[in-house]
Amino acid sequence: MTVHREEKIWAFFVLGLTVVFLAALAYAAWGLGLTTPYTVERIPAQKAAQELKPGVDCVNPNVKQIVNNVVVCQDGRYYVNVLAMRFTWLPNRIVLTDPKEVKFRITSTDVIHGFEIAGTNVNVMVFPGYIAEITWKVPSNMAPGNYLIICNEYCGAGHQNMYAILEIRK
Ligand SMILES: [Cu+2]
Repeated sequence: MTVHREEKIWAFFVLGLTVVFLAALAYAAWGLGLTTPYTVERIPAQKAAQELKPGVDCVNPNVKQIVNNVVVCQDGRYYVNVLAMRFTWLPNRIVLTDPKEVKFRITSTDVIHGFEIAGTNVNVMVFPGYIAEITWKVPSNMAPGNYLIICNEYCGAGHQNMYAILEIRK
């Protein structure tokens, strides 16, 4: 079998491209910590408000401290339960002190919403009847301040008013 020079060039080019794409994928997964959001549990949408108590807590309760009604996790690992409903988020102000890793558990009580923290890689669809879970490795250079949480799925006439604030403290 004769393999022409041009064929060899293309074969190496395609092989090289594949290696580059796989390396980019590996870098995104392990280097940047990007993961696909996924739904882990089902929950009856009508009972979501009772079963998924909205609020901030620590992954490890032993490192918890409450300062001025704000939960402070000494190891920087939080979990945050969020309820999405037309046209608000509960809680609509999330205060995290020096977060390293935040696990969001989010569900909707009515229609499909989209949970996005502007300027970060946190972006997950929220379906009624399911709990969406996403773990956010907070960049170490994340500046303290207020970040906007928006709904990025059109959910009705008041959609544009559906936002919350994530406050990062150091
Ligand atoms: Cu919405």
